[in-house]
Order: sequence, then C-alpha cells, then structure tokens
Amino acid sequence: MPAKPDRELPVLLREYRPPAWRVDHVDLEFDLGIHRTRVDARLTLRRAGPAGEPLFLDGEGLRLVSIALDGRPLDVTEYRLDEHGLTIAQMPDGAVLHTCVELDPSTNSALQGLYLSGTPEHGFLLTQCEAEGFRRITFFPDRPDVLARYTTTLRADPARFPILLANGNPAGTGLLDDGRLWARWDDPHPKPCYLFALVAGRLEVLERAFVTAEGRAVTLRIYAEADAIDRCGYAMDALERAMRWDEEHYGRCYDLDVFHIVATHDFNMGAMENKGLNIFNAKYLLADPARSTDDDYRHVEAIVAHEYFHNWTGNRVTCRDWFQLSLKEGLTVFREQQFSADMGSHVLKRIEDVQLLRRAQFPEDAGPLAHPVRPDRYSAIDNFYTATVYDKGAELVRMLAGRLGPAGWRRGMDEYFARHDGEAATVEDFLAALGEANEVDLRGYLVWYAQAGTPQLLASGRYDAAHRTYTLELRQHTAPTPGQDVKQPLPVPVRLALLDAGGQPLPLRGASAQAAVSECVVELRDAQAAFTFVDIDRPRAASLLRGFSAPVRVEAGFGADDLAFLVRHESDGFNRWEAAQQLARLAFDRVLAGDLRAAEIGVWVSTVSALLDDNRVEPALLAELLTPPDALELAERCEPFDPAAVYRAREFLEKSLAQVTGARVAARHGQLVEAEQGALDGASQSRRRLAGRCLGLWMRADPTAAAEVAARRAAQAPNMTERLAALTLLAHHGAPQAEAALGDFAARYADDPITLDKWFALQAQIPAEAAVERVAALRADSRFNLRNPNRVYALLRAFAARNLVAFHRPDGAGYALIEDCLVELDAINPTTASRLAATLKDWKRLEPTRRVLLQASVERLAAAATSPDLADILRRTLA
Ligand code: 0A1
Ligand code: ZN
Repeated sequence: MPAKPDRELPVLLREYRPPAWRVDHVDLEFDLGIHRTRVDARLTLRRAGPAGEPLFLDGEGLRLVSIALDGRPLDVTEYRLDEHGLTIAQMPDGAVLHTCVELDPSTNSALQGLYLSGTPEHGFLLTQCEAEGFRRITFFPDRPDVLARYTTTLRADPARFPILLANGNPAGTGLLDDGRLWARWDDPHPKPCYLFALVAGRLEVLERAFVTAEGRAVTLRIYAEADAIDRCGYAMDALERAMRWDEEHYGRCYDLDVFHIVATHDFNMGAMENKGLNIFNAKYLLADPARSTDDDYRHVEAIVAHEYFHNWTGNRVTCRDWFQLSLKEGLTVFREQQFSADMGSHVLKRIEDVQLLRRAQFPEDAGPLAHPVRPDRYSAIDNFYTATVYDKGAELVRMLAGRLGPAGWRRGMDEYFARHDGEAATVEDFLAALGEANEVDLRGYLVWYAQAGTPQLLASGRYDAAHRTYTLELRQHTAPTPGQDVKQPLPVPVRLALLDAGGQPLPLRGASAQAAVSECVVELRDAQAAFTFVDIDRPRAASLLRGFSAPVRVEAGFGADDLAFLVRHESDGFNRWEAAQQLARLAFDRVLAGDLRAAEIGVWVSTVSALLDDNRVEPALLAELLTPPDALELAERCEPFDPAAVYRAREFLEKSLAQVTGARVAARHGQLVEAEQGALDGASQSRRRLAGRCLGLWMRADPTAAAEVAARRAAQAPNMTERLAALTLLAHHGAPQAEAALGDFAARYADDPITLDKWFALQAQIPAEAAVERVAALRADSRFNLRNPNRVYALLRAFAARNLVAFHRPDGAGYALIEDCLVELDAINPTTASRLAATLKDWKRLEPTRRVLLQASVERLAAAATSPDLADILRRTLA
C-alpha cells in the first residue's frame, strides 16, 4: 500500500504491502464527556519500511488540538492534515508521537468510533472500531496488521460515569484532585486497533468467578443498564459453557484476569469481540422467560460463544488485511456451529445452518453483490460483513475439518495457533498450517476462497447387475458471477451412502478393495468424475451429500417416489429433512407452472403428513419435515421472479397439506400445549416448535377455530415463543382478533425495545398488499426511530427482505417507501443504510413491471447516495 491510500480507487488484495511503520506501544488518555471528549495518544513508532518513507496516520472527523514528536511541538509546516488523516514527511526511524484531538460523541449517529448509546441525560459512551472506526478516535495506522500493546486511561465525572472500562486488565483507579474519577487498563496482548474498546457510564453489573483449565482466576462481568441487568443470567451461563467448551475441544484457555461484556440497544451489528471487552447488541444478550423466544435463547448462546471464540480465532491470531476477514469470521462461525450443535441437537443445528445459507447466502452468490469468500477488491469494507464471508466461509472450514477428520483437525488447529499466535495471518497461512500438520496439501481449497457463485453438482447413478457394481457420476458447474466469467472446478467432498429397500446402508467397497463401510466421502476434483463401488446389491436409493458435505446445489434427478422413499427410510436425520425439502420443491415447481393436480403435490402431502402418526420422529424435526422451504429459497426457482406468484404457490402447498392434516394438527396442538410450562430444556423447546407448526397448519385448515385458540395463546401462553407465534399467525392471516391482540401486545411491552421490535417486525411481514400502508404508518409512529438500527432492521429490513407481497406491490409503493427511508438514513447511519439497501439486489430478476419500478428507485438512490457505503452497494447492484 502506498504511504497514503487513494480513496477514489478500490483497495486491491494484490496490492497489499506490509506497513511502513509499526507501533510498539499505544498510550491513550481520554477525558470523557458526552459532548466533548479529548483523546491524548502517545504512539511509540518504529520504521518498518524504506528510509525516507513519510508517516501516514488515518484520522477522520478529528479536531487536532496539539501535536508533538518526541516531546517537541510540531510546527504547522511539519505535518499535513486532510479529511483522511495526517502525514508527517520528515520522520526519524523511531519516535513517540503525541497527538491530542477532540470529538463530540453525542453527534455520532453512524455508531462507529466513540458514540453515545441512549439519551445525553441517561445514556453511556462506548466505541465500535471494526472495521475502520479507530480512525474516528485518534490518528493511527488503522489496519489490522499493525499490532500494538495498549494502555488506556479514562477520566470522567464519577456521578455521570461511575463505570470506566477498556481492554485488558485493570491497572488502577482513583479520584483526581478535581474530583474526577480515573481508571487505567493495561492490555498485555498485542492487538490491532479494530479490537480497541472503551465503555463509560452508569451501568449495573453481574459478576461470576471462573477458573481456567490452566488455573487462571478470571472474573466474568456483564454490564447492562439498570432495567436490563436481571436479564443477563442466561448469557453468563452461556459464556461459562463456551469457555469450558473451547478448553475441552480446542485446548484454548482465556488469557486475561477479567472478561467483560456490555449490552447496548444502539449497535449496527450483532456483537463485537473487542479484546476482553465484548460489546453486544442487547437483542443478543438479554434473555428472560417472559420475553424471550426459544430462538432468542439459542441466538444469545450462539453469539456469546461466537464473540468469546474470537479471542483465539480473530484476536490472538488476527487478519493480515480485510480481504482475509473470513479467516476469522468463517472459522469462528464454524466453531460456534460446533458448539451450538453440542449444546443442543446436531441435526437441527445443521438444518438451521443450511436454511440460513440457502435463504441468505445462495441468493447473494447468485446476484449482483456476489463476491468470493475472500474478495480481491473492495471500496467500502463494511459492505463485506456478508453471508458469504461468514456462512459460506464457515462451510469452507467445515469441508477442511471434514477432510482432516477430528484428530487431524485438532492437530491442524494446534499448529495454526502455535505458528501464528500474536500475528496477523492469511488464508494461505491457515491452509498451510492445517495441511502441514497432517501432511496433506490443502491448497486446492484456495479456489473455494477465490471463486464466487454456488456450484451446481449433477449426480447420476448406474447399477450394473452383471458385475454387481454401482457407478456414481458427478459433474460440477458454476455459473459466471460479476467480474468472474470463467470458473474453475472445485474440490467437492460428497458424503454418501447407498440404501437398500429397507433404508439400510449397503456395505461400500471401492475398486481398491478396502474394508467395507456404510458411508463414505468421495471427492470430486475435476469438472467430472465417476466413482465405482464393487460387489454391491442394487441400491434402492442413493443418499447424497449427507450432512450437506459441501455448499452446492445438487441435482440428482430423483423423482417424487425416490424422495418419498428417502423421507420414510433415510436414517441420516439431515438427509431425511433434505429429501422432504426436495420433494416440496418438486411440488412447488408444479404449482408455479399451474399444474395444481400434479402427482408431486399429492406425494409430498401424503408423505410428510404420514409422519404425524409416527411417534418416533422427534417433535422439532417433525416440525421441519412438515415445512416447505422458505419463500426466499423458492424465489430462486421462479424466472423471471414474480414475488406474488411465489408467495401464492407456496401458500397453495401449505393449504394442501393443511387440508389433509387439519383435524390431526388441531389435536396434536392441544396435546402439546396442555402441559406447557415454558421450561427451557430441549424437549420443551422441541414441543413448542411443533406446536407452532401445528397451529400454522390448523390456521389454514380451519381459520375460525384456530384463530380463537391463537388469540388465547397470544394473550395467555406461559412463554414468548407461543405468544409470538400465535400473534404472528393472527396478523398474517388477517384474523378478526388480530388488531386487538396487536394492541395488547404493544401495550404490555411498551417499555421493552427488544420485544417491541418483534411487534414491528411481524407487522412488516404481513403478506397483504395493504401492509405497505401499515408499514408507512409505523414508520411515522412516535415509537419508530431511524437512528436505532434494531428498529430499522425490525421494520424496514424485515419488510423489504421478507414481505414478497407488500414490498413488491405491483404499483411500486413498497419500493417508494424504502427509497424514501434510505435517503434519510444514509445521512444518519451509512452502515445501516447499506445493509438495508442490500435487499434491493434482486431487481434484475423481477418480472418486467416490477423490474422497471425497482430499477428506477435504485437509480435515483444511487444518484442521491452520499456515503461511500451506500454508493458502493448501489453501484454494484446496478452493474
Ligand atoms: N466482528 C463482529 C462483527 C462486527 C462487524 C462490524 C461491526 O461494526 C460495523 C460490528 C460488529 C462479529 O463477527 O461478531
Ligand atoms: Zn465474528
């Protein structure tokens, strides 16, 4: 990278240059105030590049008060300031640079850098530095490969800011002569500046003692505002579980004397892994039985674990540059998925992960915003915190872990930590450590990191009765994506079994005559290959891509009868569900084509409805087996995309199933909720999931009777999971009780922003054209606030991303509403604006009437966008 980057050009991976300057130590002093904060930074700098190279430090929106080099104040001619930072041309090879800057946290609505959460009177101050927020706090080489040791001193009025937190271990606190409180923090671990954090304000604390497997005593503390502190217990339990799990499964212990988490209602993302001081969106930290759904509990556990796991994958070993973002994120999502599966059900967790991949990542990979897991260029890095980097990235790590096996994976990870602890690494470093620890060459997987798009895997099987062999032919193809016209073949691991007529796996033997196994993994390395199994009976069915062994779309040409067989007999829980999904997709395709009497529809209905009578199926899995793929997945099967038609076709499937199961699901619902106490154990959660599904089907079979029960459950159910499910059904089916129930809910939870967000979100998704007017009214409601990301996501993103009927209303009113909001939001919070704008990416696929309208909206917005984040998303959307 040149000394001073040119902001007009995208940043390119191939132009990476090591930093010209290193920072050995950072000494920060903050004089904190809501409207005025002063930051003194003393950087111990060391030249790392060629002699004579100037020093450039990033800095944005900072008012420079003073500057001195080795104690000597600099004359204005000795440095240059512009809107991106500070340049000092004449530098010795080593020096201490002291800058003093001032900022106003109260006006920082972008929520990056130092900002205010809540009101000036009662709120608190906090920071968000990933990816490039530290440059809004002080002048610094804001890039992840500059690792330094930090000492942070905070000073503030103790009445307004009794709690003063920063990274690392506490290193003293006291009162100054002027009555102000000071607190010093010392972080012994070198870190990049994106992991810096501070928090100051009036907060309550929940505390617990923990002793690591290495014998270190650690104090765990969760801080929240007074009205929220009694909802932090579940997160604390989850944190302990995550810490133990990382010790047991990866041999990784915590490395400071304290571990702190802080909850805020004002946060752009889910949470942030700052060293020793995680900051959480309160939505993913607070939980209590009266207000949290089972999904909420699962999310809290998963995100607490995710941020904690970053301590090793992200913090101790960080990323060389932001192109390597998936090195920490894909790996940490994978570790979190392993943990969550261990805490609950492996099959259900895998289903959930694959659903997310198909609903969010596959569409991203098929549209104008497609990018590789490791992009090779970016204009605005904040736009790359995507499903591809996170979730497809996790799938790549899963394939690597699967390739090495449990012992090899652990060996490889140990090697990765041993080699790169305290360093900033690359994807190549990761593959080299994993591979060399196991004496295998994993470099073939680099193509997965570099190539965008979801590969299509075509499979066909042939049985040769005369020779008793079965040959599986596999072919792969990846369609072009923006900027990548030609695709290379990828290594695709396919886990498979061949089943007999009773669903039992047949013994598999390869031509090289190893011992027979019931399941194996074949790896397709080229565009196509054939794999032959010998000495085998004729299989009834092939069970392919078990556990979703690679992030691909499979086309195996199975008919409805084959899939129905797999739904009935497949022993692998995930693939059983997958067969039900594929069967529903076949049925959906027939409905969409207008063939409402097609056999596939009947086969799907009879096959999955029969499962209701099978007591051996675990309730939550049954709920999933009874649910057709989400509309966002099915949307991909409609070309050109007619959102209303997709919604109607899926609804037709739901109604067809409901007609056959009506009485049974009503009875089952009654049994399931009879003993309901709201307990949090897995079995209770599993029953509630099925209860929700049964009520949904019943609502379609007998709306009058079901709505009466739903209205009662919405008011009285002893848990939020059921209440919310019932309220959602009432509202989404336009039941006569809906408005009163919505009113009751809003009144009951008026003081709880997290629960009120659920109320906003469920109304945003009402599948009726009139929802546009409802969303417009909610946007004008005094409870709505464009400055609060959670509320923006709850109302506007839920509407744009999930409401096929109203957002895509053929008159364009839904598009106009979002366009209008985006113009205003861009000036407030570019991160939130560009995340909302990413929902517009599908315009090109739409049928012509809607396409013209949405395209015009996107073009107007692109012309009006002022932030680099929003401009970048819209430019790529239109390209
Ligand atoms: N590293 C965090 C995600 C995160 C990214 C950017 C943020 O601010 C713009 C905040 C959080 C994680 O993976 O949890
Ligand atoms: Zn993360």
